[in-house]
Amino acid sequence: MRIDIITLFPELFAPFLDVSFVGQAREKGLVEVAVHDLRDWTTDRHRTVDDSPYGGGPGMLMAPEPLVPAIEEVAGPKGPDRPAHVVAMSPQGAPLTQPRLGELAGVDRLVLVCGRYEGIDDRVYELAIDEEISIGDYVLSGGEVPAMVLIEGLVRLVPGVLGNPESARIDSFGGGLLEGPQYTRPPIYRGLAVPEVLRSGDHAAIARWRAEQALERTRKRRPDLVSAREDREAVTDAGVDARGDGSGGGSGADEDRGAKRDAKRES
Ligand code: 4FV
Repeated sequence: MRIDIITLFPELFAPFLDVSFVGQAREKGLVEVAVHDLRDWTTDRHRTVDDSPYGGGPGMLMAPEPLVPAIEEVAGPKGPDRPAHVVAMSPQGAPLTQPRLGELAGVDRLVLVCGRYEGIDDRVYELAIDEEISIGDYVLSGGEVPAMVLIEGLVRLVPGVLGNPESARIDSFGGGLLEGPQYTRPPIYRGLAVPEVLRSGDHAAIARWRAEQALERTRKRRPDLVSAREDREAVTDAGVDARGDGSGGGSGADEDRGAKRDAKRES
């Protein structure tokens, strides 16, 4: 995977790109990252990239020039056979999620556009940007940190980056739920003991306990995730029923799936 970053602060990325998973992934040649200074595309001696907003209002906006020529030079012109997928980090974007990270991890070339000032002239989105992504409903002063968040979440999903790909599969949100409580040595710390089941060696019981804990914690802290997961299951169930999973007239599985769904509805 190759990631190009267009920013007014290239120096912000150096330490982040040289350490930990991202640094190792680059060393292993699994991920290539290039950071571009937008001012390199300016043509005036003040190296201007911004201007005041039409209609008045506080602050400045990033102007169409040099941003559009810069994006087009790095990613190619917008269109179906564009060699790269261009993402602008912005609060107006779709919320970044684990599933979206999974999809983006399969893209060959990604270009990340980091906004500054109050935002970017809207024609830049129309002319040169494929997707807007937000890391959360709050306003930062630049898109650089959001770009790092996306890169951090993405690179660990690139095959070969994580020592044990299993950890990417089972971690938080892997199954759409929060992670349950986790423990390591010592078995008792300041009087607090590690739950017995985790030291039992009974892997079935451990898996059951972890699933229960994950569901309970998610119900308490993020009920929205539980209902989203139930909706997803309902859709898959409906899909399965619709397909009737080839047992012509429905197999036992349908019945108990139906029963399970009804039980869930009652709960
Ligand atoms: C942001 C976010 C974000 C807005 C104005 C940069 C700033 C400035 N990006 N998720 N939240 N961006 O606050 O992605 O241009």
